[in-house]
Amino acid sequence: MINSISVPDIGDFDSVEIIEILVKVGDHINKDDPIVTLESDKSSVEVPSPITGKITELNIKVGDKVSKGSLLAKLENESSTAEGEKEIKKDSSDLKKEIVEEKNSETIKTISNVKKNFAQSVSDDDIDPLETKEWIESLNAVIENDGPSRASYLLNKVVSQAYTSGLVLPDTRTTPYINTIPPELELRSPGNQNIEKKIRAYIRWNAAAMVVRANKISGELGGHIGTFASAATLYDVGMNHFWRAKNKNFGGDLIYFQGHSAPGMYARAFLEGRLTEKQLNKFRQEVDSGGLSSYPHPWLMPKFWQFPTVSMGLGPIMAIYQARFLKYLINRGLLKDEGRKIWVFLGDGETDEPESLGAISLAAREKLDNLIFVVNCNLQRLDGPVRGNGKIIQELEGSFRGAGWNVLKVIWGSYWDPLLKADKTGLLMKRMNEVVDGEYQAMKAKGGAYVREKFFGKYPELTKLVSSMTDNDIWKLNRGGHDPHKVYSAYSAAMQNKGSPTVVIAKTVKGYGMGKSGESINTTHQQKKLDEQDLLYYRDRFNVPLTDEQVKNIEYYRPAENSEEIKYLKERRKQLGGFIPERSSFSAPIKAPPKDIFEAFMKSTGDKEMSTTMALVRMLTNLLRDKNIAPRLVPIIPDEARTFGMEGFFRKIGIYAHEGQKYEPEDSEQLSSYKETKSGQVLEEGITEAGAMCSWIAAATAYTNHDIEMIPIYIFYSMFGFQRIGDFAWAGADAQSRGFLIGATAGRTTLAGEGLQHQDGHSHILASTIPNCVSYDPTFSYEMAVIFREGLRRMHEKKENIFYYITAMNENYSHPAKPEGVDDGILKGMYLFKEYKNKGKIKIQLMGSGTILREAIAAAKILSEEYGIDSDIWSVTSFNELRKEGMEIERRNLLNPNNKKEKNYIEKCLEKRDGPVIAVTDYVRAFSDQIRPYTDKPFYSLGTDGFGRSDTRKNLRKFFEVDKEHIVAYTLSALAKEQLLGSDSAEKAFKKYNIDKKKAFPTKL
Ligand SMILES: Cc1ncc(C[n+]2csc(CCOP(=O)(O)OP(=O)(O)O)c2C)c(N)n1
Ligand SMILES: [Mg+2]
Repeated sequence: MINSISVPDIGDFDSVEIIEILVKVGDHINKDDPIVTLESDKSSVEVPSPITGKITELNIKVGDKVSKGSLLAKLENESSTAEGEKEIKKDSSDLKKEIVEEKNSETIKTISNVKKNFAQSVSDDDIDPLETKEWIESLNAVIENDGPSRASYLLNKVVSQAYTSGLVLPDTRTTPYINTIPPELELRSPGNQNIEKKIRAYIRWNAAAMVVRANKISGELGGHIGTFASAATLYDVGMNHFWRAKNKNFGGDLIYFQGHSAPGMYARAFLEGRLTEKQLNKFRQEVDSGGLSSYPHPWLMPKFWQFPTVSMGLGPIMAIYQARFLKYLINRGLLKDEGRKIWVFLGDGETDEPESLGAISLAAREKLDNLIFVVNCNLQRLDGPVRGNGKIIQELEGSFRGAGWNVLKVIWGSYWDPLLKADKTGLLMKRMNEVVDGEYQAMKAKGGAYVREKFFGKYPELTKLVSSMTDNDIWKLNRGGHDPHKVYSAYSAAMQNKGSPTVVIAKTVKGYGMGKSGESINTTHQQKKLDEQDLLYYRDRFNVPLTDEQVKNIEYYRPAENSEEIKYLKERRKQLGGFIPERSSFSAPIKAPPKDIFEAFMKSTGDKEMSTTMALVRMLTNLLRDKNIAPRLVPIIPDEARTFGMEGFFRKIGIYAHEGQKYEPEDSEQLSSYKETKSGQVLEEGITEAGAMCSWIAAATAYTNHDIEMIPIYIFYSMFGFQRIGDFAWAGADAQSRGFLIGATAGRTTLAGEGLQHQDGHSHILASTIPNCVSYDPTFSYEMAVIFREGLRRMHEKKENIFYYITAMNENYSHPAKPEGVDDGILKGMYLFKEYKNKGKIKIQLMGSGTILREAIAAAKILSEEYGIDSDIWSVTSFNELRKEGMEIERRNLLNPNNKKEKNYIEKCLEKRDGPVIAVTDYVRAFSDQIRPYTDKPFYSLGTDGFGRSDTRKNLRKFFEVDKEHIVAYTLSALAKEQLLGSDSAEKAFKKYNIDKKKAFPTKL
């Protein structure tokens, strides 16, 4: 049967051009294979075949304009129906029916159940203790006979009924201030506690000794003891029992270590034999090789650290998106699901950072049960208590529970268990609830007698409860985060949890074991020096087998290789697959696409106008036809796909959605309909630049964290790029990310109407500060194509640890053909685009980038035709790259004063060319000024310094003085200043172009 294929609904567009025909008569094609590419003035989109079959007739040619319903081709059908379409409709309509039925039945139930009880607040007084007792006994009986699950079910039913009856229930955001897992349900650690305790003591000691030693060398070096001291057990239990390393059989759990606890990780690696004493002695002395970095920095210790976490708040959110990206890779069939987990350690003070908690609802929504947060609640941050007047643990519980996380509180250690058991009236729990963190902190600083008086002393019953205990016994009442069994139990519950992320909120003591010098006192965080007495105390507190002499020399302690401790420690890690942290990569490179995949971009577009953003999107569409590259592309968009003309990607490769699509989209009939699918490739992030950047980092480091090279392309409004997420860009750089950042709608005057907060005139400056960021501001589509292909080659085929920032514009114009032999110049940062050499008396070197290069080109024409001034027009694709090379050559020349001066690339370009340089861009002058020192020619720059504002492009360019008229007038003036021309020409030009000399400099407007 012959079928006609016509243009489907393409949304608001009419009469769009066919720019490519992707099939020939006689081709056998599958359903969804693209037939043609259509391009409007905003975007390009492929039209897929609705059925499988053989093309018998083509009814269009390139350049034709088509609309909805236009006949494209005829196809001989090879399979009868368009199954996919049908299935979706069938599924979603059934689904809708189910939802409606469910809703109806619920409504009926609710209506019939509503009684005439009106809401009342909860009374604190027990008016019938006997009845209360009966209820509690019933509950206990259910727990005992039918188990906790049945008990929870009944309670939920009762609670639902209470809501239906209009009762106001108590606030359920938080649970009492006790451990979530009761002692009866606790899973005790199977480890040898004696040995583990010793290992922990040695790690504690060595971590502290390392910091103290460094500060003996120089007080400048700094370091932290108190953070790891409070978290040692939290790490140790993970290291001994839970965290599985990467090896040939398993992808490895990923652990985000709290930045300030780095000394503890070095100390453990020392016991494991992975770091030497010499290396520990070089903590924070990295300049000569072999030093240890202050905090986790993959850039500085690429075989050790995986995740940069020390800029607080970035670790938690990066880890959330890491967990999601892991699920993405699994759902897209690129990785096996091995049950890998992502563990994240953060401080309680760190949760103040908006980034720390900013994406926790996403983690729950995406059901990230591969994610475990451990918040170390030592109740202190740098200056003092985190919540002196409240309770950080309760506050966090409320936030995480509210967001839908599985919350496990580990507040009290085992020594409290008998007291809680003996607390028949609940008074102890009441007291635990009413004490605020400021008091809890003071109690750990002031000793057992103080706790007896201030904590238990409040109620006579509690005083009695501890009457047989000594002050020392009371002092020993430990916090949950220092109890290996409690921690083990919580971690193992976290590992088992399904369907939601878990947070372990552990209570600890900051500077645990540091005594007077730093335990639970406000200055703990800054403590980097311990005097002799402090060190002796620390040794005794943890029974570290060192003599007084050794302590005074601050020696490290490492038991013999065949000691039970070292054997145990190594055996545990062997069982868990290897050492952690360790960074490695076994990913295969991706072959760069053949040059011809971008061939179309090397030709002139003739009269056809397009933006560089459209050109880039077309390149991506072409890349999706390259079998090596297509599956590895990760397009990332924070709710701006339509702005950048990328909506064609929705249907073509799908939007990633872990639950698929449970609804029929409003635009399902359209070619670019909103298609969410479990195997979707596009990461449509919603309005979160931070989140999108974290996805980019996860994808850009997949080569090491998942051993699969991915190609993330994150497209954003350039103003909301580096400026908004600058710290993440540094973290991504530190993590050795490889991928593309595309600053779209870039340039101060290019995005005309959006005004001040949208108009970017400086992102390239920010990009230039990151050493491994390679950045370009191309004007023409062939430049974009050459740059983009080289990026793919360098990063993903050659595996260079760099990332690309490329600006793209939304201004439509026609693009010329690529001049001969300019590829090298495009990549180095400048090439000769055009020369005017007909007159030959006065000459200038005109440089421009981005859309403003076009103003320079137009100005050159005026200068030539009206003033007889010749120009060499340089397209400067990257002032940033030129500057880098300029600096390097200058340094080499300075280092070698006896050698012949080496020329930098700019000098090589300009050496045989006359006249001053006029550089003009859509960015602040500092952007082009970067190359001023690297040429000895007179240099004038024009740029867009000042606040943006909304107006037409023409008016904006006039305002910022970067339009062709200003370029002409300022050039004439510069020539006058260089005494190459009289000043009359300039004065006349100012008049001719109505340039108001009295107008204030734009930075003052
Ligand atoms: C973004 C950022 N701001 C400030 C700091 C400086 N800083 C380092 S640690 C710290 C306090 C940490 O407190 P907390 O998170 O409770 O960790 P703890 O050491 O108590 O475990 C501060 C303010 C930082 N590292 N990063
Ligand atoms: Mg803290």
